[in-house]
Amino acid sequence: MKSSPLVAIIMGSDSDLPVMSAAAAVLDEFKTPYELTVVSAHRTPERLFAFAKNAEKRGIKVIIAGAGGAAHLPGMVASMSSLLVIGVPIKSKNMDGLDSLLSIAQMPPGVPVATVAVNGAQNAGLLAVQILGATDTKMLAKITAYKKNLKKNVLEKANKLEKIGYKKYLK
Ligand code: RP5
Repeated sequence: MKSSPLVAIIMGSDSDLPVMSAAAAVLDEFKTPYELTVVSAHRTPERLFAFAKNAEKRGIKVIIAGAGGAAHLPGMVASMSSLLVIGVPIKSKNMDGLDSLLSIAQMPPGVPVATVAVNGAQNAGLLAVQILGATDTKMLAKITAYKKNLKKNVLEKANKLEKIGYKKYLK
């Protein structure tokens, strides 16, 4: 039987999917059940309302919301839900994502959105897993292993660079 989703990944458009799929990949890696869909704040406001109002009742614990440009999706979800919303600013065509970043990060006091870097969907996935890990020791152990692996990769690269020098390394 498929477990019910703990994380919801939503995005303003299917054009955001190439970026947002990095959050899904992290949740796949950590075997965390999630749902993934498109909810547009401006093009489907009723769907946004229904999603935000029902997410908690459906057992969702964390929401990851990605949007670009006038990126109101994460903030509007945060305005209607008590769940933590992690916002992913999508790099926009005309302003390199600065518009998305400011639209998501500059929330008024009382309605926070935990905002990651422009196109930072991988970190959004990791934050979601870390939040779930705070009350799940098995998950926390997996995060510790993940971080150990990050360290190992960097040390291996540093060793190689020191050994062969930059010219060979760059080849
Ligand atoms: C936003 O507008 C979406 O999140 C997307 O980043 C951007 C462009 O959407 P499309 O015109 O590609 O559907 O709402």
